[in-house]
Amino acid sequence: MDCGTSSSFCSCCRWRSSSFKISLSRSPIIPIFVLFLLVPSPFFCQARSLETATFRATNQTFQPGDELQKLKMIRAHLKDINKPPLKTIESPDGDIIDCILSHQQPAFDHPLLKGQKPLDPPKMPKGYNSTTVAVEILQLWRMSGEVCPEGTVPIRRTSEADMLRASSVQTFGKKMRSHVLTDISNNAHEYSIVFVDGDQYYGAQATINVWQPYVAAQSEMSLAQLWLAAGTIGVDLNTIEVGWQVLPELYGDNSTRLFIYWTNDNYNETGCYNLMCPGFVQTNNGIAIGSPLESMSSYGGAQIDITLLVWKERDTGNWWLLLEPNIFLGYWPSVLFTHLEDHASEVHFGGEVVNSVPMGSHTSTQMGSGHFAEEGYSKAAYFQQLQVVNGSNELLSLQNAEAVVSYPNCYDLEPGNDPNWGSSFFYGGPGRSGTCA
Ligand SMILES: *[C@@H]1O[C@H](CO)[C@@H](O)[C@H](O)[C@H]1NC(C)=O
Ligand SMILES: *[C@@H]1O[C@H](CO)[C@@H](O)[C@H](O)[C@H]1NC(C)=O
Ligand SMILES: *[C@@H]1O[C@H](CO)[C@@H](O)[C@H](O)[C@H]1NC(C)=O
Ligand SMILES: *[C@H]1O[C@H](CO)C(O)[C@H](O)[C@@H]1NC(C)=O
Repeated sequence: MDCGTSSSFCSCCRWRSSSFKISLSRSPIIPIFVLFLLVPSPFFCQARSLETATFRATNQTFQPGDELQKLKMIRAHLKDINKPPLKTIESPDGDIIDCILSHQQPAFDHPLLKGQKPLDPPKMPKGYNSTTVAVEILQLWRMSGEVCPEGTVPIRRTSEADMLRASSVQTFGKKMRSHVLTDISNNAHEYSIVFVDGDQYYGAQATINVWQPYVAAQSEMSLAQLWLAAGTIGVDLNTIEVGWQVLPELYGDNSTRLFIYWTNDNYNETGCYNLMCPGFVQTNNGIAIGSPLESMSSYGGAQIDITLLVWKERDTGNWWLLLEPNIFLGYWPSVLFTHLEDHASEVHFGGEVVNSVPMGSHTSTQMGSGHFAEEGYSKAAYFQQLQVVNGSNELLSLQNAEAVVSYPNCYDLEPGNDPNWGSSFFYGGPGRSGTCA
């Protein structure tokens, strides 16, 4: 079925499996319905437009001829976001990593966080099982053996070149506000995801393998993430997003990078990637968020996993981020949010690409490993050990998940069948191919 050409508002496939706990064999086929939009669309069909990687000018667009003015604006902004480093480490991948005193990090420029200091790591949710193997997730900037001293946090320095790729200072580091909500035919975002809704979620966890998908154009991207959301799409959506991404427009290369994102107003004025604006408080001195991951999974070979857990710490209400088993990366203070100040009402997991090729052909940008889900372990990308945190602060395996696959001929998704993997799925695909034109 090519849902991409269906006339539904969403132009996406959507099905419900009774449980993504799954370990059953792949047939019989999961019941599939294409959802024609008769009622206000559930989250994901609209949400397809939200993850935008391109930066559009709103106001202070860079005009040719304004070069001097432009540079001035850029330098002023860089002075705001790049704090004076205690130490600087040059990474072989070209990143400059600044070690910033932790109380001077960008978060504490936020009016609601001024004067604060980073908090100590919290207690884990009930039912948390630390992964047995402590994976040393090194980033390239650590290769030389240099470290950021205790009391500092490593922050990827934003360069003039980074800013010049954005179309305005205001939009730098942000996702583009969706224009697609009013122009569905122009929707460039394609998803293979599973999600849960209908409950109150206080956290989410997933183990995902890391790949370097081919991204065919600077205006495109490919990512794998978990996403907690609350509020109304197009109005006041709050999100917390974590995963890996290839996003040339933001970083200037095709590396796979660990990233985070947040917004409290539907990607409008608030929020940004990584530490590119005040918000996320980093507490760890070993990982630079937004910097490349060193090791990738290889097709038919070794699989490189990361396990991410985001959960709401009950006493403060802050949303913590743990790179398992024991790397507390930091937290989003509760005060950053409106709806997420309480809980998330949706959690999703999966892959997304931007296809910038006009109708009639499809980009060859890959999702996941660039191979379809049915190729299975060591060949397709996966999410496993999917869990959510419930209202009693208990980590539970994901139940009653639904899947959304925008263009199954290009990128698909299948439940996993290994009982040791808990709730899991394979996903991804090559983009343009014999089946995806
Ligand atoms: C943690 O491990 C225990 C014992 O293996 C198991 O019963 C429990 O379900 C696990 N919890 C989670 C959240 O996976
Ligand atoms: C990223 O990959 C694309 C496609 O191969 C290429 O055109 C582009 O130059 C690459 N970008 C960088 C910065 O290497
Ligand atoms: C959370 O899960 C536990 C274990 O299944 C259950 O006992 C508890 O009632 C749940 N809490 C809520 C608020 O649903
Ligand atoms: C920027 O904001 C608006 C436009 O002008 C608007 O009213 C303001 O006038 C200014 N915005 C722009 C877009 O320039």
